[in-house]
This record gives sequence, structure tokens and C-alpha cells, in this order.
Amino acid sequence: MPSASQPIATDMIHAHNDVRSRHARNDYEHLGEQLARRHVDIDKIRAKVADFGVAIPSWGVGTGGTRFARFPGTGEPRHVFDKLQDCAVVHQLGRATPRVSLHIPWDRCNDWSELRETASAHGLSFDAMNSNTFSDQKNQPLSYKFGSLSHVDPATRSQAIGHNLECIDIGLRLGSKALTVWIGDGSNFPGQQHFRRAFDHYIESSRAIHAHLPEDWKIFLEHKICEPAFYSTVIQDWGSSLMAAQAIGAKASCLVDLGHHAPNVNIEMIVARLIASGRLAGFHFNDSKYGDDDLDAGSIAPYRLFLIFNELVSAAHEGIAHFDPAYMLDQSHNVTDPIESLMTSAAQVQRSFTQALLVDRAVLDAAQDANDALAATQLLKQAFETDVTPILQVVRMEAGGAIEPVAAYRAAGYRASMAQQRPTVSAAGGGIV
Ligand code: PSV
Ligand code: MN
Repeated sequence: MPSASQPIATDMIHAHNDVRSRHARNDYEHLGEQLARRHVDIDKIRAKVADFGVAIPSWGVGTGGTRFARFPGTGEPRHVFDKLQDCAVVHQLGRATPRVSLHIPWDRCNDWSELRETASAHGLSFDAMNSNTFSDQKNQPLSYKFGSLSHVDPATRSQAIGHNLECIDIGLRLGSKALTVWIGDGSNFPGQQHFRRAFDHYIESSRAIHAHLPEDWKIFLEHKICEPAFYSTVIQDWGSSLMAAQAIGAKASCLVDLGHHAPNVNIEMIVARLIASGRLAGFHFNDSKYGDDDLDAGSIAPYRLFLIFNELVSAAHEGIAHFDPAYMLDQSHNVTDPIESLMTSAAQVQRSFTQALLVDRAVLDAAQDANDALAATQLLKQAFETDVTPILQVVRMEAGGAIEPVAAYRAAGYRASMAQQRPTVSAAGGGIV
């Protein structure tokens, strides 16, 4: 039977695994033999993969939307407790998503201790808090229509600072250790905004937030090239983000959302530069074809995701000081069941990490030092083309998850039962999230 802390009945998961475990073990053994020929110890890789986790955004379990419309799914979460329960399903079956990232005010509730206890009963904890000064809230005295932390009016800036401080307060009660700040500030017309002044205001405001951060907290600055401002944004790229982080203080670093760059930008290169500067905060994983499409991680450009992980694994291998990036998904699920997308995306991120672990760093170094472009690139391709599914399956199975999470989820009928328990609240409305 499902329970409050285990929304999918564990005997269902066992039954699902029972009929698949023999094949999974055989496949694992076979892959182990192949990797041994490449001098890779599969069990060591498996142990690292078992330790890997990526956070889920609370807003990811709701059906997303576009600027034009939102088509609600059935059994959608109605409030943050429902969202946590859906996150628990994702983690119960996939075993790769032990943390949840909240967005305020979307996840406001009356009892933060109850929320923390509920999360812990689900085996979940809280990742970075996200503030929201990109939309106006009910009864908010001053509007963010023309900006927030970088607004021309000091009173509006101060209101936006206050909101971020409240997010830190809530996060403290939940055991979070970071605040992620993405602002929608920018301009739609040439001349509308004084670029340098707006940036200075942003830095001054962010310093005030930084000054209130608890000792063991960090602030993550998220850059984005456009949207909702379509001519310029205040923190439009990693260069602005890095300048800002360096000016704000030691606890500030730069968060890379994969969908927030100009087309064809070399994101893995940006990652390498941020690692070198000691200011890589972490990631919001998603994929895109055109803009900030917020599609499922690796659904369009899995090689790019692998190349990003190649940089990350290389930095960890070299023991770069203070290298500890935070991993999170940030996607909008418009046409899929969000739980299925999140489980698949988490496994995709885990897959890219696993593939990057297969690269022989000494051989790559030697190829680079010998200017052997073909050998170097083939080495990466070989790792990327290795089907590491058996490693992911065994890791999940040993952690009590499902060998095939989506199949298990569908068999459990969770969505249908939520459709009964959670009647659709509203059908209409637009909005990106
Ligand atoms: C902005 O596009 C963003 O990526 C930021 O992380 C927001 O907080 C999130 O999406 C929510 O929609
Ligand atoms: Mn994001």
C-alpha cells in the first residue's frame, strides 16, 4: 500500500524489479567486462553515480505553460505539500533527486516546521531558495514592472531586498544553505535604461542581501540573455554575472541555466572559465532548440550536456579548490507528465555524469599535449557513446528505486489516483512557469 512517506507502494516496486533484475545484472556484468578492457572499474564508477544527486524545482512538478497558454494536467499539485509528495514519487522511483528547491511566494505556507518534517518523512531535504522579484504579488506596494534590485527608485530596490531577506529567513527554517537570485530586470527599448547605473544599483542591492547571509550560506546569481526584457537584461551573461559576483562578496557565485544563452554559445567553455575563477555556483539543467525552451535535460543536445560534465569531472579529478557545484533541474513540462519528465531528466543528467567519468584523463591530457586532435575528440566520443544504462539501473535498484522508473510509475497509476484526489483548480491562464 502507498503511505504518506512512500507514495508508491514498495511491494509494487519490488514486483517491478523482480522481473527485470536478472537482465539488469547480466547487462551490468557485460558492461563491466567491456569497461575493464578500457581499464575502467565499473564498481568504482557505480559508487560515484550512487552518490550523485540533482535537485528538483518545486515548480517543475506542476504543468508548465508558454507565454500564450497553460493547459493544466490532471491531478496537479495544489500547494507545496502536494508538490513535495510528487517530488517524493520522483525520488522514490528514480533515487537521484534527494533535494527540492522552493520558490517564494509560490511555495508560501503557514507552517514551515511542518513542511520540513513532511520533507524529511519523504526522505527529502531543501536545496537553494529562489526569490521572485520578476512578478508582482498581491498587495505589494511597489511594482516590479520596471525592475527590482536594479530599479531607478531606491524604495522599490529596498522592497526587493526585503523579499530576498525573507527568502533567506524561510530557508533557514527549512535547512537550506543558498539563495538563488534571478531578476527579470532589463529593458525593451534602446535608451530605456542607463546600463551602467542599473548594474551599479543591482550590485548595491545584492551587497545588502549578501550582508545578511548566514555564515554558511551562498548567493547564486543567475544570468539570462533575454526574457522578459527583450532588448537588454541587467545580468545578461556570465561576464556580467562574474563581475557582479566579484563585486558583491565572497559568498556570491554564478549559476548557469543552460537555456539562458545566445544560440550556439559554447556553454562548456563558460563552465570552464567559471571554474577557473572559483565562482561556479552550479546549474539549472534543461535543454533548448531556440531560446529558454525549458525542455527536458538532454532531449535536444545530449552531447553538449556530456561536454559540460566532462569539464566538471575534469575539475573534480584535478582537485580544484572549493569546487562544489549545485545541481538542479529547471524545466517547464507543457506536454508531458511532469513526474515522468523529471525522472527521465534526472536520469539523463546522471547518465552524462557517468559517461564523463569514463574518460581516461591521463590519455586525454597526453592527446592534448601531443596536439592529437583526433585522438582527443575520439576519446570523448567513445565515452559519450557508451551505453551506461546498466550502471544507472543497478544504482537505482540497489537504492530501492525502480529499474525502469517511468514504467513503474505508469503501472502504479499514481496520476489517475491524484486526479481523483486533486480536482483541477483553474483551467485557464498563461505564464511561463
Ligand atoms: C528564469 O527563466 C528561471 O530560469 C529562473 O531560474 C527562475 O527562478 C525560474 O526560471 C522559474 O521560472
Ligand atoms: Mn533557471
